Amino acid sequence: MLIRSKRGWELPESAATPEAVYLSRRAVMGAGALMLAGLASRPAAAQRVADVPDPSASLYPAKTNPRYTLDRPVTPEAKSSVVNNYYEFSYGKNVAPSMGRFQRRPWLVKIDGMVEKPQELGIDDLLKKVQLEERLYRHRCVEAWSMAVPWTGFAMKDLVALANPTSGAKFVRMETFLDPKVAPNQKDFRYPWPYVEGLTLEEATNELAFLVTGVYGKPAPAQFGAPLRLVTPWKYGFKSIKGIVRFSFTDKQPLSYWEEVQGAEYGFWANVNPKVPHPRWSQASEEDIATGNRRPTELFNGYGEYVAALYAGRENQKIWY
Ligand SMILES: Nc1nc2c(c(=O)[nH]1)N[C@H]1C(S)=C(S)[C@@H](COP(=O)(O)O)O[C@H]1N2
Ligand SMILES: [Mo]
Repeated sequence: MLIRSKRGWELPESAATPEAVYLSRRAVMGAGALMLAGLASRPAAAQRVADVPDPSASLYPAKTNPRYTLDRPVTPEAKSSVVNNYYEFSYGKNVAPSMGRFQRRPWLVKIDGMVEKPQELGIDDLLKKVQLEERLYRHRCVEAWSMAVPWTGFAMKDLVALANPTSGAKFVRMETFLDPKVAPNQKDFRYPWPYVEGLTLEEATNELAFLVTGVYGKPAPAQFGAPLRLVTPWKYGFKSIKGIVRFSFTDKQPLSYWEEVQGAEYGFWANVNPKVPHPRWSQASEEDIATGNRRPTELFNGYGEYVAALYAGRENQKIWY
């Protein structure tokens, strides 16, 4: 995999500067070690997962919420499903072939920390308590590529209501599943697994914060973060944690995965701002993964009308990484 040749769907080097360029040498070494250990993915097994019927399939397609409109075409699934980031499975972009062992059921979701009553519930029980809808959102990766996706899911504020946090809770910390037998790179001890992300309660209850279960009018394929992932379209894509198994309410700002990996470049807030360059590249524009066209990046990825008020008075603070 280290010596793989470039495929047509891969972005030019200039456009796709990975989050982990800094780590690429050790990441590459890690991947090499995994290969040697015989833990390489088995593409043939990917088919098996697709064959497992999804018990939530009848909930799709959900009604589209007309409030969230796009200024660009929806990215064809043939593109968005082969250009993914899911480091647990692959440090490259075509993740699906490495997900042969991943199962989306059973899937338990834990809600704990500063809540009235901690609970653990299966994803299908959770789905009975919420209303699914479809939303068309823009998605902007910190690596300066973008796409537009028809996500299906439910407002995160509904999960917060379900959790019933106590008055002292200020943040929600989210955690991805941890199972190195399923996710080969979770054996790579140089990374702080499981993947962790966090939002302030104000952000989590903002109308845009969306917990995603599906895409393109059906349950989400595994590489999109099934069966439950976050989407915060005004923030860089790395905030949109996939494969969530735990929501913990807390009064302490969570330490997120990329912040822990490389705090000098990534922080807790990660709001999109074309005027604040990444230490290693500009954020002024982005490349559409479907067309290869570049367009200027917008403040808050164009969602300022919904979220700018959350940061009023803090514009000069470190809220852009
Ligand atoms: N658990 C987990 N969640 C994750 C990631 C990851 O590596 N692991 N990558 C993030 C990054 S960097 C991006 S850009 C988006 C990519 O989402 P997509 O593959 O659906 O485009 O997922 C985010 N969520
Ligand atoms: Mo990303």
